[in-house]
Amino acid sequence: MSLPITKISGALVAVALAFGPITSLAADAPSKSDLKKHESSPGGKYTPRLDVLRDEKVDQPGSKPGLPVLSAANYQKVNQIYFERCAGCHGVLRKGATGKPLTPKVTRERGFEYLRDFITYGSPGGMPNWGDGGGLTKEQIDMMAAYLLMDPAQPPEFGMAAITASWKVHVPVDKRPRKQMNKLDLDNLFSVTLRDTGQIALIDGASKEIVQIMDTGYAVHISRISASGRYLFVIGRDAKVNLIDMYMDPPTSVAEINVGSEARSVETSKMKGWEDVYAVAGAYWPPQFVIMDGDTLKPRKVVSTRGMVVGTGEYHPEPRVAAIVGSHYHPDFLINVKETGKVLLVNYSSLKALSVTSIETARFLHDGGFDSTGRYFMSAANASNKIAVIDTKRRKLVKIVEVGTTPHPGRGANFDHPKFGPVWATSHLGDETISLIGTDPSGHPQYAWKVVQVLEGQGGGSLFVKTHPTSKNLYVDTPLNPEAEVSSSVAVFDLTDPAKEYEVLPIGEWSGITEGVRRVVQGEYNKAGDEVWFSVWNSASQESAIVIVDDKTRKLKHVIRDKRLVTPTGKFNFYNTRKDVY
Ligand code: DHE
Repeated sequence: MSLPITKISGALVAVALAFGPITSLAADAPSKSDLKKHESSPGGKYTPRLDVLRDEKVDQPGSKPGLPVLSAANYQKVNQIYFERCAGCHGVLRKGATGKPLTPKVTRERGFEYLRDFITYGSPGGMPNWGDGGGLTKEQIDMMAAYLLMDPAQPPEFGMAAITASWKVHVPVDKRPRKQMNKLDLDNLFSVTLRDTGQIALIDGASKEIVQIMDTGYAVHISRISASGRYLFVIGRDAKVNLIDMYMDPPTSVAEINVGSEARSVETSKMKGWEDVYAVAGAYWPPQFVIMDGDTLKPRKVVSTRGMVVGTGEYHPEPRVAAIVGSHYHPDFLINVKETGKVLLVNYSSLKALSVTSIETARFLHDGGFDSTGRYFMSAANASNKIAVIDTKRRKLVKIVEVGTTPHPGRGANFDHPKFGPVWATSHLGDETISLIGTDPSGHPQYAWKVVQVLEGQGGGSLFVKTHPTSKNLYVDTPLNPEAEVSSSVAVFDLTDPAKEYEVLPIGEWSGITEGVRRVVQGEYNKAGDEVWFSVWNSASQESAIVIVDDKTRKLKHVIRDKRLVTPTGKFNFYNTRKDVY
């Protein structure tokens, strides 16, 4: 059979009618009026970008009869687009994650035209409309449809040899000071993510001065502090971990390592007797976690997370590692494995005979944190609208609690509810609610592990909630809400009467910045719990800021504006982060 030939960006693409049942297009394709709904979905924008994998050179799969042909240059170009825009949802190997599988079997059944139109218009199920002003040109969409008909490209593995080769100790342990040599108030310091410059800013909590800017990994993601408070761990999206010795004058990155090619999470051992002994980092690609020495990052153990999906029992080739917390009750790391829906209890007391207890929960595990006692890990399975509660003392699942649409707690927020006793709160990406879950099985057994109250906030698109043990306020951000007024402000609830109407604080306006979207993201308290800091997050070419609110009066206290504060997002107060106070 001769195939129609389409010219794509100088490359000839043969579009095979054999796998293009174009007649099925009309039957399966959603109507245009449905497709438009997608644009107003706040959660639709919060899709992972695997933009480190984007730059890995991959081997172009050999051409097969009847399949499109792309030139080598165009193949690499479209492969980059796939990793940057699509792999976060559809998976590195295209086996599906939060998005549908795009394996050759599926795509070849659909055919070139179906794929092209689907990419162009999107779907109400969550697929963005990449054409129609959605960020891809017609030519790029044609190339993408052709690319999806080919076999998937597999980026390289990153095993112990590669991990070890990336490991560098800049300052050996015996060359480091025995006590703190600088004058910083380490407990009230903030490590602030400067996302787009791949840096962190260390900001003093009292003076609000930037004391140091440090280079870290690409599109740096989170900071965690060792149990003693001496070491700061920072992970970039390129899976680079920096170990910063806070006792040195000035604080210095004393070691670094890459634990894979794409990553988001890092944590340290917090169990009594194991303080500062180990660190662990989880990777998105390859799907694995790496246990390292806490004072040098020397890699000790790499463990794959590939395995069977909860419920279906089907193999998943790339289950990513999401949030990790260090247990206070056992020498365990609790590791969220996204696509398989399992929380791994990794007991680090013997790395030679590593015991991993795999707790089945729900998909797709993302973020989470402890209840106020530090015993229960509250872990969000965001695509199932559930919070899994793990008892870290008894090392078992307590309950899976149904909440709102796409919970996104960050680490969540704990407070003493006037009626229900201790509760843990999460907000949601997909709706305006805040779910409060009872967390006190001995004092308030009737409320334990149930949603005891649902508050209504400003709207969907929330990422983080925050309060402090000394505070009577609960702050709820909405940085991904499509309304500019909502994304640049926060709602604050009165914890003495949570049902009372919330107050809106116009943080973006308070920053004094008039340009940009001014997304307000992630409240973080100082050590005393009398101030809460918010990032006003603009694009890299625009001015951003940190706005500090007096917690008692809810009034503006201070604005940090500095040209070095490029895209500030997460802020990690040293004391609160290392003690799990939230
Ligand atoms: Fe995050 C935490 C993954 C986008 C700011 N983010 C986390 C964690 C994971 C994760 C797995 C939990 C780490 C832990 O506790 O060990 N984040 C992802 C993504 O996959 C996603 C959706 C897309 C991506 O490609 O990375 C993503 N995250 C973002 C952002 O766009 C945010 C808002 C801005 C930024 O800096 O990139 C963002 N994520 C944060 C912050 C935390 C975080 C501030 C830590 C919250 C905390 O209180 O601990």
